[in-house]
Amino acid sequence: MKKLIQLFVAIFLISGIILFALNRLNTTQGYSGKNVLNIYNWGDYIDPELIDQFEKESGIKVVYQTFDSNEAMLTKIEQGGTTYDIAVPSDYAIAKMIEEDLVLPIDQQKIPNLKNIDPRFLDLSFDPGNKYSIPYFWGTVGIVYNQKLIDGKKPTSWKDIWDPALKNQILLADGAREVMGMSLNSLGYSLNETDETKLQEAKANLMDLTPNVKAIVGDEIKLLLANEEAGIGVVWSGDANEIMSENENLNYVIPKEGSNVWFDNVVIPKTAKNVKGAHEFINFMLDPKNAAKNADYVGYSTPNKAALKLLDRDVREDKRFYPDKEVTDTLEVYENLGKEMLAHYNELFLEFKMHKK
Ligand code: N2P
Repeated sequence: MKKLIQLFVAIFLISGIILFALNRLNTTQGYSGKNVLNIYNWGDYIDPELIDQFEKESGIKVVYQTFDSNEAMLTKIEQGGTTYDIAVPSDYAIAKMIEEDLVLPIDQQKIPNLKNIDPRFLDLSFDPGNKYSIPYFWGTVGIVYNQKLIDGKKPTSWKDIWDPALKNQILLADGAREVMGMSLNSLGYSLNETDETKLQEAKANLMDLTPNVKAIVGDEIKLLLANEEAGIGVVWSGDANEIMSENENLNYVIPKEGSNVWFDNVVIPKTAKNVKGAHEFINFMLDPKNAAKNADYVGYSTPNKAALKLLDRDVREDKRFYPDKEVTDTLEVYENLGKEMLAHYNELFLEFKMHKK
């Protein structure tokens, strides 16, 4: 009997030691539950050195995944399955996520660096009071053009890119709102149009653009344009800014009919496992030095007033990326048009993509 008890005690002690060792191993590798932060962000949308720095300062291991459109991100989060502690949707997608109960409220007490954000980027209609989201970057949709390739045909309006002289010269960002919005704007309509006749007109207008469209692409659009594979790209402003620093033939214009101004904010998805770490990360990214470093790296416009001061004067005064009120007055934010209308936009965009193939 005594032997049996000794055996049980020994087994108990050994399993205790093994469990302890495994746990230590996990912790030092950063894989134990609370010690990991799962981030879901747009491609090329953070300076990787900031991830390293955050990991060092916080002791939290970052697992990083990317998407290249709001639609792709929404589908993944709506489906569940994968859990993220941080995601970075745009305005209308944030409104949709709030409506569908997919995000957690943010505890602003835990984000003292929120004071660095310019108030004009706070309390916007897609998230009143910033209950669920904190500003990350903002920008516009516009045309990047290669002055050498398009031979002096400098576009100033959306209509210009329908010019038959631009056959096979255009790359489009792969986003339903962006492409449908561009077509609606070129017809003089709002990019939040819901009237079926106008939407069909916008789709037919896109079909007419087909001969000029070389491809509809994701993040590789930057590489293709920088390598002069096409003369025109319909892109987000910061992507243009980044490639303009690599190729001096490139320039960016916000078309005169108006366009989209968007706001990408950080949210904490409902299924987050590390809510504390998520707050730490948000606060870290709002530190003026970190936000300036990030803006410098990705080329997007920062809503962080304190960070803006740290950027070079020619960057913060570049009207193409920090446009004046005169231009911003011509811009619209995508509204959350509701589940069905968004699905309809996706459908129309898909029909255009199929036609293109
Ligand atoms: C980054 C794309 C930024 C997205 N590559 C615009 N909302």
